[in-house]
Amino acid sequence: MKILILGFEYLPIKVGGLAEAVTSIAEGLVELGNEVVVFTPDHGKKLGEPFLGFEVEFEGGSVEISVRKREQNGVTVYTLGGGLLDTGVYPDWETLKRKTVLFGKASAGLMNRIIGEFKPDVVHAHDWHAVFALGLIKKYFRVKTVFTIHRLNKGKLPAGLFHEANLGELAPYPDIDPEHTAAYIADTVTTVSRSYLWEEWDFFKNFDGKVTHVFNGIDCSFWNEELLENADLPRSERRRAILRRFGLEDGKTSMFIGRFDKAQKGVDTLLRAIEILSSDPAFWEMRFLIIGKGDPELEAWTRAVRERFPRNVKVVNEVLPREVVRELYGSVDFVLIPSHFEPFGLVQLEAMCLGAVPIASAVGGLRDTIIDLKDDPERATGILVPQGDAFALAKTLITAKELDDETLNRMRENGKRRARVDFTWENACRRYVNLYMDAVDKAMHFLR
Ligand code: NHF
Repeated sequence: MKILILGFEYLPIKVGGLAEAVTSIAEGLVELGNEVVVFTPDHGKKLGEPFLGFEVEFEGGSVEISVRKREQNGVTVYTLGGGLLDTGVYPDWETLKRKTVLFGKASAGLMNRIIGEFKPDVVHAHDWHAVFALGLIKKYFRVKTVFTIHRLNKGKLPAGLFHEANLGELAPYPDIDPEHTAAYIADTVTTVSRSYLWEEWDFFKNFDGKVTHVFNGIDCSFWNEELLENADLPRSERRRAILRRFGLEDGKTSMFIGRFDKAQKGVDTLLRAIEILSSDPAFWEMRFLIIGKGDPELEAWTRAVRERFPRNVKVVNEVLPREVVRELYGSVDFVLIPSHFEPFGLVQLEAMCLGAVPIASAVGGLRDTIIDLKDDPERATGILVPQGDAFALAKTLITAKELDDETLNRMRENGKRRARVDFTWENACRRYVNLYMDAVDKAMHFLR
């Protein structure tokens, strides 16, 4: 099959999990024997060789679009540059909205130039930023379309932008939800886990009949214990070594890694749980590594917690290299994922690949990928806690600290198997291929 992928992030350009997901899907589809082409903005990075240029009308003037082309692991990647397409990936909201329109017009222009050599059987767009590109390619080339939501944004765009994009017919109201529009025009709508789909059924029910989920995957070839610096040491020694590196004495170690944001990742719940735990004698032997940055208030709160509990808490306000993160996963006991919502989540599977036991909110993809110790002790891969409940998280951490080695080791082994076998990108891509051929099950609310 010939597949065209549209999206705002493609490796090596990465802001969040979107880049990993879109790139892995594209490459996985190639491995299954498909021809895959990607259109993505250049974001000022000038990746690939100059391929062609053309002009588009934009906001009453014109913009010179320059297209670059590269082959990356079997995928043909076209990056579109010029005007706003050369800004950082996600500029301020006002600029971003206009950038998505220009990306749409430029994508349609590029399709017009290459259609003779590459007529896609399906166009697969990822997240709302691709709405104009999807709309224009569907309008002018009548291709089958799939729209995947990695995370609902729930934003609104003024109708004027749709007129600017020459898609006025899609904007009957003054304020338009671009996710709604993309899902409306797509032949099939997907999201990245089953639980997220039902949690957001209020949105997805609008497209009942053409909605389904396709789980993301994980590439365990990088997230692999054999590649650890201290692969030959027992896990307890690795933990001791890594804690020493961070200036902490040995103890039961839990790690949080992720963006500090108020809406999604639940750093607030974690910090409250630590404050609650601090009055329990078990806290003395607990260590917390909190890694990430973002919201200044959350950063300040995290620093305050570290200052109160210097023996127990270490904070790293940096994005660490992937190799260091791998060492951490391979050394700590638990990885905490207290997200308020999580469409799929990658951290829990990265942790499972390396034998760190996830303790996570029972939401979205976390709930679908982690088998809870309370539900199924034999097959368990982690522990699920109610979302936003700092007391429950604190209590779970105390219980987790007391788990015997046999249980912990079983969970680690179960986790590795689950990540390596059940959540491969190959499985994801096989399902996408079936979906492109209209051969997948759909979400039916009366069958839940
Ligand atoms: O894993 C890639 C990622 C998800 O849960 C994640 C999210 C954004 O919030 O699909 O997209």
